[in-house]
Amino acid sequence: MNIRTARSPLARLREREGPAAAGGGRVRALTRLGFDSPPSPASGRGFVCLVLAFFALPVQAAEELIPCPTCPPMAVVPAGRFVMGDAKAHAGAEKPEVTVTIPRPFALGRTEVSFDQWQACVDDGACRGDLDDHGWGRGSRPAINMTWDDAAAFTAWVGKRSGLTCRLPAEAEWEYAARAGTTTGFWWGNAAGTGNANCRDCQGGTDHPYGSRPAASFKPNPWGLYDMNGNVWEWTGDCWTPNHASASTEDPRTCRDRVIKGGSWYYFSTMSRASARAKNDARVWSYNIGLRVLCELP
Ligand SMILES: [Ca+2]
Repeated sequence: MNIRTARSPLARLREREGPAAAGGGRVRALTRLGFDSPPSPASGRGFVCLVLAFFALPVQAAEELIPCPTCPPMAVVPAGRFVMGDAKAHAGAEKPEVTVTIPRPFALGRTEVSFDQWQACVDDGACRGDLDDHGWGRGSRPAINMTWDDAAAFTAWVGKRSGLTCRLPAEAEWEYAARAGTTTGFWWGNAAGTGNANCRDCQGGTDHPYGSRPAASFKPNPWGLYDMNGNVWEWTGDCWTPNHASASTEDPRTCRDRVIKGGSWYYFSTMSRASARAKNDARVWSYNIGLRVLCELP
């Protein structure tokens, strides 16, 4: 799907929000996210910024949505179909392969939620202000050490600020976005290589850097998403199941064990593959786990 030529979900959003939102948008070309610049000043609920983002590898344009002036920049993920899981995986939890249809485009945070982005929610009184950064610093590093409920509160705040329905991504939505149209273990191939991500064996040599890296330290995937592989695990909205082919029968509002995706700086690259999955008690925070926000598009 070429989202440059299709009638985009952002066009529908602007129609819904009216002329004020349409007038508040802007178009610019960029090659990477810049975290040194403060958010552009703007006012009003429903602020929408439309950006045509051009990426060098591969050549492709994607739409970017900034749902509110202090909300995380998001990429528009197109509707489509993909094969979830890996029949050749060592871990049984990644089997079997199943074909999943994503019926509608959605917006997904271009990065893991950073401490700076989290702070905006704290300043609005909607998020915990005492997340431990483990001594690594805050700023553009991914926010860590939050429970699943804390993570869900951040997504609800983005929803309140933007007027959209925002939440944690479902496991299938997360894997679809991480694959970005590719079928290999990582979007760049089946080998982790070096310099592509932050994980235990992704850096080359024996001096593995301890801890997280600032968001967007590595190349984005073809859909403009950074650090889907590695850096910190990301909470999903799904309850844990032994494999992804069977839906959980637990209450999705209260289940204890949640699926986390993407691996982290601490784990070997096999856990950073798109199909890899693990569980974490929703009440337990970790310096290995952060989040990424999804917003549904009208
Ligand atoms: Ca990650």
